[in-house]
Amino acid sequence: MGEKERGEHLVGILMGSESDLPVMEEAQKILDQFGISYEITLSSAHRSPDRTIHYAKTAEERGLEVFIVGAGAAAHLAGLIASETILPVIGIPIDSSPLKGMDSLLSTVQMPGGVPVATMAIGRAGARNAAILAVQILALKLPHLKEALKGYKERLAQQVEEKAGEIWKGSI
Ligand code: RP5
Repeated sequence: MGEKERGEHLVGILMGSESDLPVMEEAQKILDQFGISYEITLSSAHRSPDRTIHYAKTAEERGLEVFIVGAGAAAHLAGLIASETILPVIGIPIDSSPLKGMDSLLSTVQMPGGVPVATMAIGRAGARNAAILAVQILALKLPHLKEALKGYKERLAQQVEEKAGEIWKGSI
C-alpha cells in the first residue's frame, strides 16, 4: 500500500477512484500551502473493501491524525473508514455520477448515530474546506498552524477587498 514511516504523515487523503483526483487535488493544494504532510491513495468501499478496511485499521499506527475521504455515486467510502477508526473522518461528496453529487452527498452525510463523518460541500469547494478543517483540527495541538490559519483568513478578506476595488463603480 506504500505507507510511510510512523509520524511522517498527519493526514490521510483517500478517494474511491482515480477519476476523483481532480477534485481531491484541491485538498492537496491547501495542505501543501500549510506545509502539512499527507499520504494519498485510492481505495473503494465496494470494489476493494479489504484494502479500505486495512487502510483504516493501520492508520493510527502510521501516525495519521485525520482522514479526508472523497467518493462519488453511492459514496460509502468515508463511512466505511469511520467504522474502522477512532480518528476524525472528513467526507467529500464527489459529483461524478449522473445525479451530480446529490447521491454522494446523501450517502456521505447520512451516517447512523454513533459513527460521524464530517461532510463537506459537493466537489472542489468541499475538498478545499475538508483540508482547511483538517488544518483546524491539527491546530488544536500545533500552535504554528493557528497563526497560519489567521493569516489565511486575512488573505481571504484581502482578496475580496482587491476584487471589490477592481470592479468598483460607485459614487462614494
Ligand atoms: C465512485 O464511483 C468513485 O469515487 C467515483 O467517484 C465514481 C466513479 O468511479 P470510476 O467509474 O470513474 O472508477 O466509487
